[in-house]
Amino acid sequence: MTTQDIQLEVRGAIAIVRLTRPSKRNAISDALVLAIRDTFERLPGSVRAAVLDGEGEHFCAGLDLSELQERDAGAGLLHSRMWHKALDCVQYGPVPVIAALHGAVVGGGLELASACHVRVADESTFYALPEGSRGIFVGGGGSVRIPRLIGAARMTDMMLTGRVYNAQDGERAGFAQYLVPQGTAFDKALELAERVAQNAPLTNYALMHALPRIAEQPADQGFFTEALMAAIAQSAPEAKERVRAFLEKRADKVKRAE
Ligand code: 1HE
Repeated sequence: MTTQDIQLEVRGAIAIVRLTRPSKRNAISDALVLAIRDTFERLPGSVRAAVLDGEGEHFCAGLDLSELQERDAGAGLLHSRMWHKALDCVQYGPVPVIAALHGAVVGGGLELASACHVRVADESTFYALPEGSRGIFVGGGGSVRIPRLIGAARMTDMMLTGRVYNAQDGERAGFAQYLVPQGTAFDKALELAERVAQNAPLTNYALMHALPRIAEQPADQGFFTEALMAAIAQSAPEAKERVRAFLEKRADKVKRAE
């Protein structure tokens, strides 16, 4: 399927969602943000995990700045809320999303990446929030999600000073969980998505929906929500079978990290 600068390919249990607007560095127009919303909202029921990447030399150059001038304050508010809805469809959609990052991951592109559940970056990746120098502010949920990855102090520095993080520093700061050689982010993301797709769906659901909410709750409520989620997950027949498989030596042990 191809809709408005985005492509969806389903390979078995994996959905591959690709921004396909390389001539504009995958800048996100209104049409594209709506297409992102629709794509994640309507993933086929057979899909268990998704990979999100961008065609061309850059993952995403952020907001399509050519559309900015047409908006007054009221339209700007609605525009930002449209982004929130679309990126919520990524974060709280049906399946975990692994972002495959390369080149520019800037502005709204970083906001989009931060709505994904795992980020894999190759060595060409760089991260920036040029909103600070363009006289604007983040509007795609970045002020909520990005500090949770790297802390408010780093985000403040990026927006005040225009600091750009390269791939290595970005991984250390917490933007990405994996740093891989140039040109291999997609392959690594696909490998991870295939692994994620094998988890019990309820475990993936708990990680996507319970964990971020628990992080918002006071400790006492967080512990209670955790107990509820744990009880629900454990009661699923699939969980019981997986535990039985381990006890009967049919399942893999945890291996030492290399
Ligand atoms: C764009 C955009 C865009 C490229 N909106 N058209 N984001 C930014 O401030 C980042 C702006 N972009 C850049 O800094 C650079 O384009 C890149 C570092 C991403 C890539 O550089 P490069 O040399 O590979 O490409 P280029 O020659 O700069 O751009 C190629 C074309 O894409 C060119 O158009 P052309 O018609 O002259 O060929 C660019 O104008 C166009 N292009 N980026 C529109 N962003 C929810 S609120 C979020 C707020 C934000 O995201 S603000 C940050 C916006």
